[in-house]
Formats: sequence, C-alpha cells, structure tokens
Amino acid sequence: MAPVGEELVRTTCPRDCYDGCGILVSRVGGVIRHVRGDPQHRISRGKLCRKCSIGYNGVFLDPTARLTTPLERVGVKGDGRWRELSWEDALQRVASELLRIADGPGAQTVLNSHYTGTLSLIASSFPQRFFGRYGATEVDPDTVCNKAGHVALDLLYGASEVGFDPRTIADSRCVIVWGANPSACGPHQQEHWLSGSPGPVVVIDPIRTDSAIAADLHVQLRPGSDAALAFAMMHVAQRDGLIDGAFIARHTVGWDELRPIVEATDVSWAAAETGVPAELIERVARLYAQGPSLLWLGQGLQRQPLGGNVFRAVASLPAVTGNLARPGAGFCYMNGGARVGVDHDDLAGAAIANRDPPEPISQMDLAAWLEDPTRTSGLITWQINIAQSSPEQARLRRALCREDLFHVAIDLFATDTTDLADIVLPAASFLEFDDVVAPYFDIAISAQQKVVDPPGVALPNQEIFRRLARAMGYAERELYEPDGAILERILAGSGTGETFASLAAKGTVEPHPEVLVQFADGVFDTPSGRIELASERAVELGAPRVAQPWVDARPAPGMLRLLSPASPWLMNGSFGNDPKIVRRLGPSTVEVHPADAAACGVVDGGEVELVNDTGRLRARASVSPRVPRGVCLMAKGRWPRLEEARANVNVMNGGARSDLGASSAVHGVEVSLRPVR
Ligand SMILES: Nc1nc2c(c(=O)[nH]1)N[C@H]1C(S)=C(S)[C@@H](COP(=O)(O)OP(=O)(O)OC[C@H]3O[C@@H](n4cnc5c(=O)[nH]c(N)nc54)[C@H](O)[C@@H]3O)O[C@H]1N2
Ligand SMILES: Nc1nc2c(c(=O)[nH]1)N[C@H]1C(S)=C(S)[C@@H](COP(=O)(O)OP(=O)(O)OC[C@H]3O[C@@H](n4cnc5c(=O)[nH]c(N)nc54)[C@H](O)[C@@H]3O)O[C@H]1N2
Ligand code: SF4
Ligand SMILES: [Mo]
Repeated sequence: MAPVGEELVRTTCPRDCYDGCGILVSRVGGVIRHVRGDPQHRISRGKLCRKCSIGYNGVFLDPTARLTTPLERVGVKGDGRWRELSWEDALQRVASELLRIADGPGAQTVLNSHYTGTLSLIASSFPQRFFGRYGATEVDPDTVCNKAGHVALDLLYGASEVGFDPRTIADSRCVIVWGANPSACGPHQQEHWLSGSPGPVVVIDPIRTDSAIAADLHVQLRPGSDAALAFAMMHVAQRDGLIDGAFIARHTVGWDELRPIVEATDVSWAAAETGVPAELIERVARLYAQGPSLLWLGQGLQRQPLGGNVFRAVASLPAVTGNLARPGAGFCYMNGGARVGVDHDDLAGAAIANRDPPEPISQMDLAAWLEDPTRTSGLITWQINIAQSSPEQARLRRALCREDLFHVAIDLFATDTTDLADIVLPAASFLEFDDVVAPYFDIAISAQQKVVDPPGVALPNQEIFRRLARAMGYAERELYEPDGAILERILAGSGTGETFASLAAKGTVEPHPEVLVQFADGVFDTPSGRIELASERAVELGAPRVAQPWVDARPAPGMLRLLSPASPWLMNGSFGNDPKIVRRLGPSTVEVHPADAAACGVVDGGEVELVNDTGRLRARASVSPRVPRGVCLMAKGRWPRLEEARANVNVMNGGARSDLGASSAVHGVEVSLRPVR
C-alpha cells in the first residue's frame, strides 16, 4: 500500500546507455523512498537494470557517500587532507588560477577533460560554452570510446548518428548484433526489442555473452578478425546473386574498386582467419543479404587496432546488399540528438567559442600531456573519472600527482580522479535538477525532472560554470543563459509541441509517429553525395581508399588478447563505489579458456597475475569456455581506490590508438597470465 503523502515523480535515466529508461520516483515528505522503472515507459516497463536499481537506491541517495561541498586540498596531492570552502571562495580560487595561466603559459595549456557521466543535454553540453570562451584544449571525449566508428561511418555515409529506427524491426527478417552486448549494455533492448525480432538474431562476438546465448546464431570469431568475416559475407552475396546492383549503381561510388577484393576473398581463408566454420559464414551471409536485415554496429567492435578498417568493412555490407533505405533494413551505431531536432552547437555555445581553438588531443595521449609542464598547466575534469577509465593508468596517476598542475575535478562522488585534484566541486545528480534526455538508440526525447534538492551545496554542472564565468568576469550572455530558456528552445526544436511540464507529465515522447526509414531520401553528406565505398577522404586520413580484408596478427606465444568490455553490474565506473554492487562484483576476476588456463598452469579460482609491458595486475582466475582460446576477459570499471593494488584493468592498457580517429584500441591489449603461488 502506498504510504500517506506519497508523490510519484516521473523522470528519465540519463546514463550513457542504449535504453533511456523511464523512471518513477516515490517521494514522501520531500524525501526519496525509492527509484524504480516507470511501468508506463515503453522501454523500462517498470524495471530498471540491475545496476541502477541498486545504485539509484543506494549510493546515489546516500548523502554520506556524495560530495556535498567544495573542497581544497591542504596536504600533498593524494594524501586525502581537505579544507571545506564556500562556492564563492572555491570559484574565486579557480578563476584566479585560470586567469594567471591565461596570462602566462596560455589558456591552451589547460585541458578540458569530460565525458558521459550524465548525457542529459544541458548538463553535458552547457559547460562547453565556458571552455570555448576560455580557449582550453579539449581532450577529444569520444577518443576513449567510439571515435573510430564515427570517423569510419562518416567516410562511408557522411553521418554516424543517423541509425535505423528501432521500431522498424517489425519489418525485418534478420538482425545482426555485431560487436555489441545488449544483455549488459542495453538490457531492456535485449529483453523487449531484440527478443521480439520476427527473424533470426545473429550475434557476432568473441565472447559467449548472454546476448550470444539468447541469439539464434552465435558467430564466435577471433577478436580483430571481423573485416575478413565481412569480406567473406560480401563474397558469398556476390557469388550467389544477392548483391543489390540497382542500389549500388544509384547510391554508391567505389564498388568497382571494392568488388575485385570481394571476389578474391576466399571463404575458407576467412574461416581459418576468423575461426568461424565456413558453413556458418555462408549461412549468415545469405540470411543477411536476403534481408530485409538490421545491423547493430557495436562500440566494442571498433575498439581495436584496426577498428576503423573493421568498421568500414562491416558497414559496407548494408550498401552492397541494399539493406538500407527500406523498411526493416539499415544499420545503427547510434541515433544522435539531431534526430529529435537537438542543435548541439547551440547548446555547446559554438557562437562564442574562441575563433581559433586549440587542436583537441586524444585521450590516448592524456598521460603524456599531463606529465609535461611545458604543455599543461591546468586540468578540469568533469563527469569523467580518468584515473579509472583512461589508458596508462600508472603513468597517468604519476602525472596527476604533479604539484604544479592545477587540477579542478567535478563529480558526485570522491573518485580516484578527485582524490588527486587541487579543488573538488560537488555536482548535483540527475534526481536534483530539470533537464532533457535524447536517448541514443530509440528516436525519442524525455524529461529529466527534479525530484529533490541536492545534498549539501552541490550544484548542476551548468550552474557551476555560470558561476565560474561570473568569477572570471566574462560578459557573453550565452554563459549565463538560464535552464528554462534552454529547455524551451530544445523542446521547440523537437517539433513535439511539448513544454517541459507537459513532457515531464508524459516522461518520453517519440516525435515521429510513423516509423522512419533510414536514408529514405537517398541523400548522403559525403563529397560525392553517395555512399563512398571508396573514399579519397580516407586516403587523406592515412587509410586505404576502400576497406581491406585485414586481420590482426595473433598474439605471440604465451600472450592472450585481453578484452575489457562493460560489466552488467557497472555503468562504466559508476556504481563501483556502491557497497551492494561491490559485493556483487566480488574480487577482480579474469576469465580464461580451459585450454589456455591449462597451458599457463592456471586453475579455476586460483590467484593469477596479468603482465605486459605497460603494467601488471593480480586477479582471481575463472576458467570458462565462454571465452575463446587466445583471449581473456576482465570487465572495465572497477575503482582503483577500492582495490588492494590501487589499479584496475587499465593499468595494462598502453593507450594504443586505432587506425582512424586517434581512438582507443583497448580491445587489442595483450597480456601473459601466470599463477601466483
Ligand atoms: N552495464 C553497462 N552498460 C553500458 C556500459 C557499461 O559500462 N556497463 N557502458 C556504456 C558505454 S560507455 C558504451 S560505449 C556502451 C558499449 O556497449 P557495446 O556497444 O555493447 O560495447 P562493449 O560492451 O564495449 O563491447 C561489446 C562486445 O564487443 C565484443 N568485442 C570485443 N572485441 C571484439 C571484436 O574484435 N569483434 C567483435 N565482433 N566483437 C568484439 C566484446 O566481447 C563485447 O561483448 O555501453 C554502454 N552501456
Ligand atoms: N579497459 C577499458 N577501459 C575503458 C573502456 C573499455 O572498454 N575498456 N571503455 C571506455 C569507454 S567506452 C568509456 S565511455 C569510458 C568511460 O569512462 P568515464 O567517463 O571516466 O566513466 P566513469 O568512471 O563512469 O566516470 C563518469 C563520472 O561522472 C560522474 N558523474 C555522473 N553524473 C555527473 C554529473 O551530472 N556531473 C558531474 N560533474 N559528474 C557526474 C560519475 O560519478 C563518474 O565518476 O571508459 C573507457 N575505458
Ligand atoms: S543504465 Fe540503461 S538500463 Fe539502466 S536504468 Fe539507465 S537507461 Fe535503463
Ligand atoms: Mo563508451
């Protein structure tokens, strides 16, 4: 029975997740009783995922776990002694340091490092107005996650954030999930969308994930061999007359260059390279090519040394087989805010940005930049936990300890990154301010509604940067625009006719009542105006004109390829400090195939050490046939500060970059494994 005085508040989960769940919060006497899925929401259907149902009712509501007031370090970096400051004093201190740096070595020596702690539109983009005005060097956010895929799709299709409309699955006859793991990363899409596929579901993943188990076909290939598989599939389609010549002629350029490579691709060669039986390749190729088929391009797929080439090869499939521009067909990497009319440049203040902004740097270079006083004097980290998520963890940690690096960290919690800052600023959580969310799989727009006041004096990101702008003495009105005005503009742009209040009452609105057909207009924003199977721009980026059937070299004897994708219990690092989640996670574990375990002398449950040139880490071995030979698996996102070794999997990540976009190739890391006696 509902308690007396219960109010229900509808809101939205703003995490970096395919689902975009609707939430219903129960509040009594101004205090949150519980946070649950909204039963009326088409995706969440009354249930949050396992991590959020724990974390949003656990650490997110625990004021003793949250940062509640600005802090200034008093001891040496990292020794954990702090002094509380008022907002005014904290922001005065930040402003005077930033002005000192701008007058001395230059604003470009301050790095702006941020990512997707929240994806609500104002909180994630408004602070960019400040950084543009100041002239800081941006640490290109997507380079730690999905940049190679964006660049590859942009080369081919002139767009990477225009995906299929998921509702078109009703018209499809086959869905391929290629290098994504919705069972962990989009659990509601797995349970309610993928499971409703009218045709067979194919999962292409080296790991036997829960998505692979639930699929009709699991193609368990070697990591980094996907381009060979894609070429073999195109070969089968071409050989069996399943190529769409009319579509190719009308909408593509470069088939004449791609075709000879496709024709020369030998299916048995691809079978040997990928480790996938030739009959299975043939079967999946025909299924896909006959269509109409959907192709979900995962982010795990491109976090590879040749991730850009892999993506170009796989993403050529829809064009060559005509699985595009018709119902039930298309590909999806993600659907960007522009699909619901969001003007990102406007939100991020492009109009007031420095005319000649410094070149962004790759997250892969973060440690090298931060350890170099001639290149960096300052660092502002907001909604990112670099000491958890970035490569070269030990080197980065040493760089963050530089006493002459002025570091401001903004977060909800004390993290490994805030631990090493000079000034720590407390951010409000999504339950504590109004905003709007545009999910990146479904084409929808949702309200994030304030439920309670923030703990202590915590503030939303955007308000922190408004106050900082004032402390800097900046005049541009864009730096002070209130949330209400921005919300109104976003909603006007969405064409939904909603006000914030009406959207909040509904939770989520899908602006297009009819199911969209991807690229129905046949317009592609490439130099030729067509899909560029061959691309001169690729050559300018140092890549071949057309995708190639290239395969990563196998690990040297004694080495295993270490995959570190998402954990179903964590959202990147978020919730890694929730006591219940920590218990569920148990000790740090590495999964390894029985044959490799035997070869390394490793036993199930035994303690092992993972070693490579970048670092080493101890873990508990879990011997499992879920993982293929030559591969080991350790999820991302544990908090170094809660581990005995003060490190997580990224201590072994050397920061190698992919072939396109200077993006992370973390799934190419190799390690050796040995038992600890
Ligand atoms: N629970 C949970 N959900 C999340 C996140 C989280 O941390 N936890 N993170 C969010 C974020 S930031 C992102 S970017 C998305 C990512 O979500 P996804 O797009 O699903 O990507 P990943 O989980 O990184 O990896 C997906 C799969 O790629 C596989 N893979 C690795 N190498 C290869 C390869 O060479 N070939 C193929 N075919 N597959 C390969 C991995 O085994 C893994 O199962 O998830 C979001 N959702
Ligand atoms: N080994 C390995 N490493 C990886 C990956 C991998 O596959 N393997 N994946 C990479 C990928 S895909 C990604 S996206 C990155 C993610 O890396 P990060 O972005 O560093 O992920 P989190 O650790 O979740 O850090 C987000 C922080 O934002 C905070 N936060 C949440 N909401 C707010 C807010 O409103 N305001 C502010 N100021 N802070 C907020 C959270 O408390 C949290 O500390 O990790 C990358 N690292
Ligand atoms: S993280 Fe994803 S699955 Fe979990 S509640 Fe949020 S939107 Fe839903
Ligand atoms: Mo990501």
